[in-house]
Amino acid sequence: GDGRTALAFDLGAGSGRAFVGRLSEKEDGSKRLDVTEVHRFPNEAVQVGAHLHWDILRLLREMKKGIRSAWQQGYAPTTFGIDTWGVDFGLLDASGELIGNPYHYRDPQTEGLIEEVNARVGEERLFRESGLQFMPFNTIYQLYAMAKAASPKLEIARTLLLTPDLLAYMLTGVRSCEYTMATTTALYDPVRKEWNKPLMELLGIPSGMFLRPVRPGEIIGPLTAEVAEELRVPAMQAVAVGTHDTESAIAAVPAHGGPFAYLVCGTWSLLGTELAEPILAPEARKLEFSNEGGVGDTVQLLKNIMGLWILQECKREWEERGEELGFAELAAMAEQAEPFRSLIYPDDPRFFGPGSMLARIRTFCEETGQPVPREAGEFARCILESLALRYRQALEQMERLTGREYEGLHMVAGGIQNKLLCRFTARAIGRPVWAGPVEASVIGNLLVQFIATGECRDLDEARRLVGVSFPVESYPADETAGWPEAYERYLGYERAVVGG
Ligand code: LFR
Repeated sequence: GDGRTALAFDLGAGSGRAFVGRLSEKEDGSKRLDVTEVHRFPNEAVQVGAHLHWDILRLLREMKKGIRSAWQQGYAPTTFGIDTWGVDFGLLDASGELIGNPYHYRDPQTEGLIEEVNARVGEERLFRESGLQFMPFNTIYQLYAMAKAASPKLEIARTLLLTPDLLAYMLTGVRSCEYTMATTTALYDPVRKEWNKPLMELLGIPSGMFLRPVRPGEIIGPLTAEVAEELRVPAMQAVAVGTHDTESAIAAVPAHGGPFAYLVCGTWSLLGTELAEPILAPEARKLEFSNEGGVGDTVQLLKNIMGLWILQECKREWEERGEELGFAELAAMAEQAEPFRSLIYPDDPRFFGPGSMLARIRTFCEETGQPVPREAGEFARCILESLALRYRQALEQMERLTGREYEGLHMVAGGIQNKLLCRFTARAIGRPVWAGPVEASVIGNLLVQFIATGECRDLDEARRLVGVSFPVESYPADETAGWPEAYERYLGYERAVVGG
């Protein structure tokens, strides 16, 4: 390899992908990045008894295939990086072996634990010392659930590795803890910038299993000799990228000069802005925003919004009934459906767990005195309009928190392939949307590798590179008629179901 080819693994809740990225120089000295997919595989959660798990060995096997495939296709990457969803982890025993199967963040073991932990710790303290929105799946609740159940796994655990670190360990033999993932646990103090041992002790979580976090851009180590031999490839170096997928995606937002607002649009929707310091005021807790650690010493003030998960689950249900509907087809049907017929509050906890989404949407509409969606187009329209309205609400809340005004919204990641959602969002917020790139996490992952190897100077240069290398589509805030009234209705339904 020539140091200008890198391999990125981006693992989402539904699928994993391996991409090769190549940095080239034009005649005028300017750089371009191009990316090519070399392997794609499903990520299917497995229910075992009462618990929902990740199929971690399957993921490892597919990643090995991805490495093989990159070299077989003639690429010679010298480094690789791994990013995944946040919060989940595996535990290693004293001999360095994985104990059991990592839990899926939608496993029900943490039900009711937000309230319980708040009662023990105090919600003001927990927010001040974690900066995170109280989400039921945060690592803190998963570990507290295990501690409460006197889990024997916890007793023999010596090292906790978050998912991307666990996969890197299985390939390199090196135990590491990458900082952006560490900040999704709620056990890392963003002000003191260290693991919160007193909090762990209070909750009965063993504090000796946490490693000192390393920053994105640090080298983890080469493939083990065994893995290199098995795959018949040179010992490529693993780089700690922004291993939390959301942070990799944010690193690829093509914005520069001044504050900007973004929406990372996948299974989850993460709406936020980049700051230098966390906002830990009670207002941020009440509005349910998180301060997550980002690439390049940034703080990402963002809100988790239920996102396209709701539509994905509906699609799965239709498929189970033998109705194969693609996302493009669903969007086309939604476009034909009547506007603002039924609206939901996407962050109602009832929509969080896997299961019958169609029935839950119907119940929501009945409870709030609205007509119930009848066919796929009506369900899809209801979900997409409701998400767009939720984005408006979150954007305005963020403006209150930061005291800033955002001219428009940068949308990135796979969800922007749903052009109807981009259009609805521009209309709902009454401002332009700039959509791109689609492969944001992959690109951000690659950029940090190029920063690590000195090919790219810093995050700012990296973002300029995104702007010249990938298309960005603009959606003007036209045809806003009906949206302000729909927003008032939406707010009423939110109040009806969550109170306040
Ligand atoms: C998005 C994401 C979010 C995180 C959620 C669960 O893929 O990483 O940032 O809150 O998944 O881990």
